[in-house]
Amino acid sequence: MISQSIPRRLFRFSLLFAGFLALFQADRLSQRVHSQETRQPAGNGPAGKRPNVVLIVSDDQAWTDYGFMGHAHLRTPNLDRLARESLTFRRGYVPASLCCPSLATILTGRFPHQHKITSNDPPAVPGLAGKNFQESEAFKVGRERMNQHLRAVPTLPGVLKEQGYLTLQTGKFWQGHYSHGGFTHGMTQGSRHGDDGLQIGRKTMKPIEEFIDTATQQDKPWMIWYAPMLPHDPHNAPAKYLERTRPLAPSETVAKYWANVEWFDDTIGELMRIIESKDPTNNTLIVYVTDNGWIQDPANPRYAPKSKQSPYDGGVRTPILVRWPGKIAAQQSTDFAHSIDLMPTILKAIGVDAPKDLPGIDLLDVQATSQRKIIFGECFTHNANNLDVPKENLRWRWAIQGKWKLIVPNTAIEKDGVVELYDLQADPTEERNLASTNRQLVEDLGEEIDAWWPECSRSR
Ligand SMILES: [Ca+2]
Repeated sequence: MISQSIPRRLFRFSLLFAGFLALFQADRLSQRVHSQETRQPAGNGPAGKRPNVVLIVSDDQAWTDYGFMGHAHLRTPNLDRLARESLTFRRGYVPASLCCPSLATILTGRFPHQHKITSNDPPAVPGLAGKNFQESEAFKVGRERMNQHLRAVPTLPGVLKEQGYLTLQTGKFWQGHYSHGGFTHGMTQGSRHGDDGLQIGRKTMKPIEEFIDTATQQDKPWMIWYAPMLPHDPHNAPAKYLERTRPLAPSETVAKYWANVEWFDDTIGELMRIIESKDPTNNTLIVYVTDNGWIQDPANPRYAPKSKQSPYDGGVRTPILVRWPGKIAAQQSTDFAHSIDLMPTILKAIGVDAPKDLPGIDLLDVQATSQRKIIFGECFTHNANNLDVPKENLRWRWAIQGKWKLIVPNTAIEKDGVVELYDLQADPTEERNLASTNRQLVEDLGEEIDAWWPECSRSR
């Protein structure tokens, strides 16, 4: 036992140390580059042509795991370049640390409790697991109910389609056939989280090249959803990546995760080469976000507790990048960005009216981002309990104001949950719960959370 536990502790310590180093470097960088210049695009592209749009969605990657975010070992030259050329928000967030609801938020600009896709899968059926569950009638009926929720609200690809865009889905997509998301073209036919779509990046980039050729032939602007299942497991990157990361990583499982991160980065390089060769005018708006975090457990292939499926920053924080050469100034911002902002930001930038009731803001509006002092999120059960009533699936709500983060459990589901308050500046890995010594702050932030989603107020 002892001979196993000491190396594990060493792994944990080295990971923690690497994390602090990354944070320290990131903070130094952000202090140096903070700027309040205008971010507004100056109209459409060459000859008034509407820009193309690319949404890059990383899958299961911690916010620290990029060269440009200060990681000590990882090499991500293509994402680093994208960040250099973008309006880069280092403090970006997604509301939920689970794939399906997070992707639905990116597609719709709404919180999960608003679009009602809160969980990855429909309610579990006793006695059915894995493939048996996923192929059951109950699963299909439940998934269709979730699909109906997506079809009930405007999606970014759907709005762009109405504006004459051709829109392509590749990679992860949970809501059945790609057309349910408003895509005119796509790879996913309808099985669980993407079927044929999951080959993008890992096996091929051809559908993207062919799609752009099709749109160009029809003289139409295009939008691409690039959401490869990377660096998501299986962590099975080609050998050349693992050969590089293995000597640097504290364990084999970390080396394999890191190899997938670098593999993913290479696909971004390929994507950029395709875009730049097929759109020589560079009139393409690119947005980058991760759907949820992942901190690799050094001892086994799973994720560490304070990452995916948790309300901690390891699960919900991500850099958010917005790039449009010649239109949006490349700079770094310390303001919050949130995935609910992506749809209104993209639509505003290209001169299309967004649905009026979206909760997000325009990230290109300096005043709006600098005046927003608090952001919110919500994490739900992996399998829904009730597909129509979001609060019945709720595990935690969270809010961040300045350096403070409050996490409020739904004790109907998190029976042992307690209110947690963290000072993210002093304690970025959220180890020291300060709730008991800051009761007024807990109350104030708790009231903000209740006002944001009143149906789940603490007093109810
Ligand atoms: Ca994910």
